[in-house]
Amino acid sequence: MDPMTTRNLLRTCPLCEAVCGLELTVDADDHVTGVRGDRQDPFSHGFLCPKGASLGHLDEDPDRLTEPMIRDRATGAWRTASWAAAFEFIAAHVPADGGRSAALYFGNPNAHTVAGALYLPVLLRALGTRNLFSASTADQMPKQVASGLMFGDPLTVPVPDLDRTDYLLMLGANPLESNGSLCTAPDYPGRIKALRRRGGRFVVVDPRRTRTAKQADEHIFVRPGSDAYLLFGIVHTLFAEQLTTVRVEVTGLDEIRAAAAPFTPEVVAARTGVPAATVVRLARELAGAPTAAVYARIGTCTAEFGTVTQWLVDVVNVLTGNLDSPGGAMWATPAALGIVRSRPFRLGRWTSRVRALPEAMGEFPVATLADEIQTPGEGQIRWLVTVAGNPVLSAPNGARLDRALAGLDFMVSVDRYLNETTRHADVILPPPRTLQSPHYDFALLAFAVRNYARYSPPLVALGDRPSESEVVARLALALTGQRPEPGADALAAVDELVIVGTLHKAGMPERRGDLLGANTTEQRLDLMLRLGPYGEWNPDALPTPYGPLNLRVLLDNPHGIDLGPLRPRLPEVLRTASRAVDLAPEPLLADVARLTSRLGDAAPDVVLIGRRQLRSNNSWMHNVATLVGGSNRCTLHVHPDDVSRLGLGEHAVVKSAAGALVVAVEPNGDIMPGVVSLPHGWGHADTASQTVASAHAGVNANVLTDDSVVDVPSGNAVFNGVPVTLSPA
Ligand SMILES: Nc1nc2c(c(=O)[nH]1)N[C@H]1C(S)=C(S)[C@@H](COP(=O)(O)OP(=O)(O)OC[C@H]3O[C@@H](n4cnc5c(=O)[nH]c(N)nc54)[C@H](O)[C@@H]3O)O[C@H]1N2
Ligand SMILES: Nc1nc2c(c(=O)[nH]1)N[C@H]1C(S)=C(S)[C@@H](COP(=O)(O)OP(=O)(O)OC[C@H]3O[C@@H](n4cnc5c(=O)[nH]c(N)nc54)[C@H](O)[C@@H]3O)O[C@H]1N2
Ligand code: SF4
Ligand SMILES: [Mo]
Repeated sequence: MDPMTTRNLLRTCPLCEAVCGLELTVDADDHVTGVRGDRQDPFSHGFLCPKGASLGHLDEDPDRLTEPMIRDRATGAWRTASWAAAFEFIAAHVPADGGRSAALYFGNPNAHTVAGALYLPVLLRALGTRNLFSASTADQMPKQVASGLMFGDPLTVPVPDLDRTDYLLMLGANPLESNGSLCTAPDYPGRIKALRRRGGRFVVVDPRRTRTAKQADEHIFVRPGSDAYLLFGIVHTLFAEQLTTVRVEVTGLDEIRAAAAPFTPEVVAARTGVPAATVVRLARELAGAPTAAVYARIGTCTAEFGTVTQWLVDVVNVLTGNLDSPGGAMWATPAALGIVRSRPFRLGRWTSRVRALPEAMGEFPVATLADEIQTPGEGQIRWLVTVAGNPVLSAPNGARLDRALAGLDFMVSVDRYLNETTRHADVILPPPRTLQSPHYDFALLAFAVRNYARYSPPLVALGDRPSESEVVARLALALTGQRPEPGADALAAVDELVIVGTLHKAGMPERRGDLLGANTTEQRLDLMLRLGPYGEWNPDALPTPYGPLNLRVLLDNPHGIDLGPLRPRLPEVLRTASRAVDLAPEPLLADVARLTSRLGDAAPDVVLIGRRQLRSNNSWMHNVATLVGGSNRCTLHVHPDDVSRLGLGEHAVVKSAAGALVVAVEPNGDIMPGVVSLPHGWGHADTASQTVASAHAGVNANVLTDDSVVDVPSGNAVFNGVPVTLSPA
């Protein structure tokens, strides 16, 4: 490689929640020729996974859309269009109903982009609709609802203090494959090793002996969907054996004791498959460890009692004296000022039209999107905007959603691919290359296990195409029938409103001219840093080794800045009316009755769960040759005993209440008998638009998951513990 023509550039990896620092080698034509972990990043220390290593391939995938696409409804044919023509087409064809029959769906990558963090509210405002759906209700909504009810703020989500804890109890997470979630921790594998090296104990609860479980001191099999019972057994034992040490202000202690009373270790053992003696021992170990943290993730969120489970996780953290305490479950102090809430979180302020499901955080469950599209009547959804989402593959009963989307009157997608979802759109607006986008982790740094910040400006010029933020801002105008001028004006107008409003609220309107940044997006970041907990304009700012924070500090430290270990944040973060941690919120106590009523249910013969794969990310990384094949296949893991008991061959027919699939069977001794596992995000459509992915199509696991079943308090989708029957194909 000629050093005269290549250059090394720094950027945060946007591909998962670990936020690793990357060092990219880029040639004279702006192609990525090398990716290394950035050793000088104070948080990731050079860690890199196979996905990060493929950033260049993803960025330059020949099937990635680079120009807007318009579909001819009569023939189904796609044509490329200029940006001006695409926005003109939208303005001319959008149903002129003031957004009354419109809906929005925001997908997972929005958690990783500046456009997703700062500009999606513009779309919501433009449409003035309550029909907001996102991947959150197929993911972490139970944790947010539980946190909202216990702490008063659904964004106040505690994370395990991974680097200092003496004891980590992990349920339903597999960070050796996922690299961590709602627990931003680059090099999770190394952090787990360090925990064990310093004499800590690591216990994993999972129906599969995962790669993570194999790193643990102890792995405990649990029946899918039964974690709430297990945690109630632990809470019961803590009270019964007088092991509780409550160190924070709480309300509801008597109520939670009473709620846990029926869940003796013996009672929960029968339902969970975890022996009573193990339940008791876990309670004693958690109470006896110098510090301990309970952490539960997607395997427990996307289950029928997701919210109750997430609630009990933090009840145990409180009862063992570990909430908000070093080595326990703590909150990050992110550098950029977040949304400041004054009033306590409320759930179910309005309900959905068809199934009367409660909203959570202003969203309806994605499990009811198809109902709202297919059920006639006043308020029926007739048109849809998706941004960075592929709900046909990611939402429960995806096959039904596929049919529902085909019947819409109008659809626009902002997406990098023509895929199973976006093929139903009238217009697809692609984001630019990753290297052309700025990066700051507005969302994920709030869940980091260490306080840290890093900003990456765009590395490659946009040329004459818009940034993703500008695409969203211009789309908002086009959706209201306006014809925005090309250029960054639509974006600047949005930013100006936010900046002026924020400065006004902070009582410093005269500071507008002092903001740094090459554009208004950067000026917004500068403002959020200056007003944030370490900020130059915050009179109570925490000290940092870099001085008071503003954008200049981040630009001068392109490897990122270390803001120290997590620090106690109670009572400052609480927004409950009592200004205490509420251990027994009413909506959660109410759901305990449902839990109790299901205690004696006969276990289905076989239940389905999911699994994540290291070289994958939900549905959209199967079009890069280095990321598919090998172990990364869409197979059904079945215990060898079940394979012979059910007489299965190479393929099996799997049936559920929602649908049926023929799947490739892979006997696997690491899964519990009676449980089978199928990864999601496969089942690629043969659209000829994703050549590698269609050659490795696999099947859509969400043909089997049932959209009529949700976690009641949060409305979250249920992907784990789905009853199925298996027969030879
Ligand atoms: N059965 C089962 N189903 C599941 C899960 C499970 O465990 N089991 N997990 C659930 C979870 S946790 C989640 S988060 C959801 C994910 O649900 P979704 O977010 O709906 O699905 P993704 O597959 O992440 O789709 C992301 C889309 O964004 C596009 N994209 C990628 N990068 C960008 C970008 O920078 N800009 C834009 N505009 N588009 C981009 C991709 O092309 C793709 O179309 O799936 C859920 N579904
Ligand atoms: N490589 C890779 N990384 C990813 C993703 C990806 O698709 N691939 N997706 C990203 C996204 S969107 C998210 S949300 C995160 C998720 O990150 P994680 O939460 O770590 O997700 P998983 O790896 O699916 O681990 C979930 C585990 O739960 C187990 N499980 C299933 N049902 C139950 C149950 O009822 N009880 C218990 N205790 N365990 C159960 C499964 O066997 C599995 O091992 O990962 C992110 N990172
Ligand atoms: S672990 Fe996540 S953030 Fe780190 S390199 Fe891999 S995909 Fe990127
Ligand atoms: Mo997710």
